[in-house]
Amino acid sequence: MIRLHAVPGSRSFRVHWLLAEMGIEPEVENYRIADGSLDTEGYRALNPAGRVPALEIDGITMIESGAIVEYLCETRPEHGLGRLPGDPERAEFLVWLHYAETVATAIQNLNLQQVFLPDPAMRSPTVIALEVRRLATALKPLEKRLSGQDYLLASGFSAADVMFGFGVEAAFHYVYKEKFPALVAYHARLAARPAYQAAMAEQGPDSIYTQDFYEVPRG
Ligand SMILES: N[C@@H](CCC(=O)N[C@@H](CS)C(=O)NCC(=O)O)C(=O)O
Repeated sequence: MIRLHAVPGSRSFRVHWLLAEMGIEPEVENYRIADGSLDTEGYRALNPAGRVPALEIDGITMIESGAIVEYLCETRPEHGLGRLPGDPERAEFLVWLHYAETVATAIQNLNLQQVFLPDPAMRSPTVIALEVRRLATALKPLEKRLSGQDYLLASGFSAADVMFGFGVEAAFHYVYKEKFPALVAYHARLAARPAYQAAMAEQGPDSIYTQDFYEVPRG
């Protein structure tokens, strides 16, 4: 049994999508960030930080999407989605796989300000403007890299694309996509993958965003 604890539209999609790329369909337990369902003693026994994803697999429970993605690549190498020790692209693979969290952290900070604060008066236009700038800065090297090749690694699609790719759509809630044409094309390439579409359909509708785009509020 493989069970994924997830919030539709969150980092748990990385794990769901990677499993789909491997032809594995997990049992899925869905939660919501705003309704307190992650903030229970039962869930904290799985993930002490009360966050998703958590994955029950191979008789253990794993947290941290990056660790789970590496583990899946290493324990299921037949799918060729990792670049394991000895591979000439190993270092690049690790860099871009973990760089995805640099991007995701900026998005998360913006989600907190723009989506989850219960009262708009609690928002800080200064922090939001700063985070949008930090997000755009973090995306720029990816825009450059993906202008010259289809995927993060020259050899082709890998789990690094799964780690980063899910966040591209989320980033476009905060930065103007017109400024990132290579990322728009990259996201379309990823979203056309049958495994991406299968995982999307299984996870259900995004539960985080209620607007297509969030402008920086006037200070
Ligand atoms: N570094 C962790 C971050 C996990 C994380 O922050 N997940 C978010 C969803 S994308 C979450 O569960 N947030 C709930 C909360 O902050 O209360 C990972 O990659 O798994």
